[in-house]
Amino acid sequence: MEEKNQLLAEAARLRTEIRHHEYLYYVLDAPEITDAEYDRLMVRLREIESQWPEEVPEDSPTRRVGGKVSPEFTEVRHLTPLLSLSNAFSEAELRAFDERVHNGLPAGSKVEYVMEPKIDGLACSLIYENGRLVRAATRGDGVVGENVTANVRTIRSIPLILKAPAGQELPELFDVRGEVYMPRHEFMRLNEERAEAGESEFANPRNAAAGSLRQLDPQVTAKRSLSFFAYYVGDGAKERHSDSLAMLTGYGFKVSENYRLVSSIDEALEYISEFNEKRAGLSYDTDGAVIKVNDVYQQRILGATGKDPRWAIAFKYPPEQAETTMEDIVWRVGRTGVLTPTAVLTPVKLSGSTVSRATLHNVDFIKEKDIRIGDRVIINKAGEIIPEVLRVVAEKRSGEETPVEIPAVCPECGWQVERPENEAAIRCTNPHCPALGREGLIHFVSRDAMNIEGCGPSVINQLMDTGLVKDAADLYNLTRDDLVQLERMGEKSADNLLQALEASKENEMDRLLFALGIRHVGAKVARLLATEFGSMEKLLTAEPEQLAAIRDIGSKIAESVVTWLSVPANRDLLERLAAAGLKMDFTAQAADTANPLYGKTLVFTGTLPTLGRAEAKTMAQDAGAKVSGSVSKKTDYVVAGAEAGSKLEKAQQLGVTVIDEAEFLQMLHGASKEAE
Ligand code: 0OX
Repeated sequence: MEEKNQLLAEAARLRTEIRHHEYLYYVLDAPEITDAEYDRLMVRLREIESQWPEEVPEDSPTRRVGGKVSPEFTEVRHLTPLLSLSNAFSEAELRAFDERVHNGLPAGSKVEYVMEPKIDGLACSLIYENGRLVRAATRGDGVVGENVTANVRTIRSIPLILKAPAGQELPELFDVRGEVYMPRHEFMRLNEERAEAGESEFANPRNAAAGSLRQLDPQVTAKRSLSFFAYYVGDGAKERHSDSLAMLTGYGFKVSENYRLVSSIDEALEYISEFNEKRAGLSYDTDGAVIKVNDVYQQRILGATGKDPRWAIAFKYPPEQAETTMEDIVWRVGRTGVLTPTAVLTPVKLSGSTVSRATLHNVDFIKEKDIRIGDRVIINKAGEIIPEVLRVVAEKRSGEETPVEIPAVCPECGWQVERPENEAAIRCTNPHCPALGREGLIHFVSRDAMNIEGCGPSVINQLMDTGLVKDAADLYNLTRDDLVQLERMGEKSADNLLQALEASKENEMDRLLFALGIRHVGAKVARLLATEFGSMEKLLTAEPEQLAAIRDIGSKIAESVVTWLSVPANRDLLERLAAAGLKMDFTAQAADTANPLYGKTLVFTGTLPTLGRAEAKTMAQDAGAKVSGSVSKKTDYVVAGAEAGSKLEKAQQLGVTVIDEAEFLQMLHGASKEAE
């Protein structure tokens, strides 16, 4: 008993310590410990918590991701409506706003304003009761929003419990509003990942944030690294907005460091032009500045018209544009063979950075806008990271401009390109195009495909440049000696890579099918094909009609698969992959990838209250889990029953999550256990 109390006290200390480090990392961006040290604290906390799950508080740092995947978001009524902002686009409109403010207040009133960046994300309201986050909701129509609590809990810059400033009580009710956003680097990482996986990319960080917050599975949201800036207090506000912002900082929220208190509209305008210089260099997108009357008493007098307060307005910066010359065009070949055009520009300053390239999307885009080489063009950067060509300045044409030549051959290999009807894309037709190989291999090893860690684009490039690897099958012939001669590849990394390659041989056939990069075969289609046919052999002999008869598989996909499989070089590749020992069939048939046990490694120990060992094992395997006889670092869960012995001890030593039969059954039926 005493030991239990000691361990519970240690867990409580660990939670405080972990919260502090999360605050330093996610709010202040000034970590004091390494990621590995942080991980160790989390492992220790989980280890203790796993022994007494009933003693784990809701706001433990281990509980950020938890709960069930919800079938939908329920509606919630906001305590007070979430106001929106009307916009001003010019100095004159801002001066008119200032005049309206003064006219609405007793004659001679002095007005102070708080100036804030306008963050381009999604408004969200957070309710804290006695310092604990109890609810988070999107704006919705301002009166009723969607309950997104489970997802918002995964945002690490949002405190699950408020930091109590020294000597102060936490308010019973606290209503914070702010913006959920996706940092630019995270947006770029996510899009790269999606492009590699053949998924559509998000147009801008705002859409990516919205898509991520509206995920039904909080585990997906957790992986998206969203962040949050607090900018308003409803219930629990101070008399001055600037004091509320200071209070928010004290409670552990991230508040934009770029806000400023000003005492006239002239100073407000100064802020607006100064901030415009600064915003390109920020790690997040902003589309304007917000001006707010600081005094809450004055705010009340001014009130609101409809949904817009009369005491605040957003100044929107004009879209960022610049004029320059399009000097040339370059074509890049992607992994599916698609050629994408990029404009080479005379370098020009655009909102703080120098731009020398702009996307032209595809051939239709160039034609529609009649873009010619030598043209003066207007480029636009409306939140996107890569600018696009907005339009040609036709009146500046000299007549010397030359129409863009659509390549007839691939810039990488010289083979003929084709342009299928109804498609804007042009493609290289060479199945052995080196560009295809390179991009195809990068896709082959990527996380959602064969998931071979330690084999990033630079390793692939080196492997291809040195001639060690020409296609995916060659990867499996690599030796330690081959690998250690590569740049920045130590012996340990080489061993890890070999191990990752070995492990990937056990992947189910659907991953391999997806990894092959067959056109129109994304992860979902690959899964359908694998479940339907069960083995590569059966798929190889399938008729197009057989494929097209599968629900969700149309003739386009069917044709693409059959064509791919009929190419001798592709068949040869499959044979060599099979010879290397890759799994060529699908055995996790009944499994649902969304099941929380899917792909997890489980160890059973002790006597379970109701299930026999063999029964439990089959159930786990049917859900797509692997069942192992011994506990290692790779074990995800140990399911422990009565009189569990050394395996349980080992699990505790290694910090492996231990669950009981009831939790196992819950997970089997779809409830996910928190896993970060
Ligand atoms: C932003 C932002 C949005 C609260 C009172 C009026 C509107 N996108 O950065 N809204 C507000 O204020 C709300 N402030 C902001 N900074």
